[in-house]
Amino acid sequence: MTKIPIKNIVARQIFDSRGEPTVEVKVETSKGVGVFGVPSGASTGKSEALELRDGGKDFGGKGVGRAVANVNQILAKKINGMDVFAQEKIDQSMIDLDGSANKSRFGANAILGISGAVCKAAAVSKKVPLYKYLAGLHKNKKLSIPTPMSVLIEGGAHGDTNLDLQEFSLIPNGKELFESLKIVSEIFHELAKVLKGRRLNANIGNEGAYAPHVDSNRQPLDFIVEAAKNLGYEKSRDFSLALDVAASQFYKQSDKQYVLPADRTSLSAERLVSMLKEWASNYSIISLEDPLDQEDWQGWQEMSSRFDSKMLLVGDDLFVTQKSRLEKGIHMGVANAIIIKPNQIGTISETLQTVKLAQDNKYKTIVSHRAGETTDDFISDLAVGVGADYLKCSLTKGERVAKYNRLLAIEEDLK
Ligand code: 2PG
Ligand code: MG
Repeated sequence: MTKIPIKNIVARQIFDSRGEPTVEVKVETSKGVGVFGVPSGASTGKSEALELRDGGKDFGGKGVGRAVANVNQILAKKINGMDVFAQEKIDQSMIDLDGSANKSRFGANAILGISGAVCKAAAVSKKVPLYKYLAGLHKNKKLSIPTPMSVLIEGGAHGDTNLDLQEFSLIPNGKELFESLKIVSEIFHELAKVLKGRRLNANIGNEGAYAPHVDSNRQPLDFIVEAAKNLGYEKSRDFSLALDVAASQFYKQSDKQYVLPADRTSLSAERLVSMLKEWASNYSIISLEDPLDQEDWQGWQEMSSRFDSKMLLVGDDLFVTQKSRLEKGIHMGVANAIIIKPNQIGTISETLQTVKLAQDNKYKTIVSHRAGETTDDFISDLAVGVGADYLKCSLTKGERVAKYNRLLAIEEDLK
């Protein structure tokens, strides 16, 4: 491939879906431009790469002026002039210049901003769709549309509710993407009626899902099943369910207990797993994300043997898209699926390496949105390009819908 040098890199502060500052980077070559908006989590894993925030009074400390300055004043100088197609080399030189273990010198938000924008500028410069360019980087020959994992009810760090668990999602079984999204859309709207019928709040939370007050952590499952049933949809046949327990958020390390105020109880790891196992068989749950704490490797190991191998045991806060943590998981026989979020690690190359390691070891891959999103639909192309099994994202709010609408366009392209 003929080399095309990067001729300009500019970063600025923009706003994410929560109205908080985040980094946007523009990379230019003589053949085109790539712009990348960096997402941001609410319930972040302890081992994620560092998101650099300014601190101080402005924006409650959440400004990203320092990350932007790191791009404009330091990183841009290093990367300008490099071949836009040398993704790995560019990412590695930023990692080297940063020099820290978690990208804390420049911020993973600064580094990912450049890394993502380089990737997009390269695709444009090569005149290929982004998913195809990513498939090339990943040496993936099988382009396919990931199955939606769509959040319907949210709690934990994502909603102003007493619900302790973070996400209750629908996995539709449509033949094609549009049919699957129809199932999601219809059930989502029927769900509002079910909630309002009980005088519960049907406003939406961080990720565009409902965030009602509940009598128990189990209740959302009943609501979803009722909504589906009202429409003639049958569990297992038309859809399955997925939970993001996000257990690290309510784990009390000192007592080794999972504290669930909505259920007026605290549970040991063993009892929490028993409860989830019982739910799984009654509600056709096929995926459990972060059912235990992010550092409870032994608990994860013991849990694996209690589930059928078909149950997806998904590491998000556990693996944080990092190869070294996934390697440990593979070695210990922990989990069989991984959430992929580029901003947990901070470069596109490292993201692809983690996906590759997962795929080589038969771990299912779930590319995911974050609580704080931008309208950037990069993750849709990423999911198709690497051949991910699922895309986790809600079907409401512009910044989420953008991802599914992009997937619909890609599906048409692939036909
Ligand atoms: C998660 C994500 C996305 P956050 O935990 O999986 O749904 O949430 O961005 O807050 O980490
Ligand atoms: Mg999660």
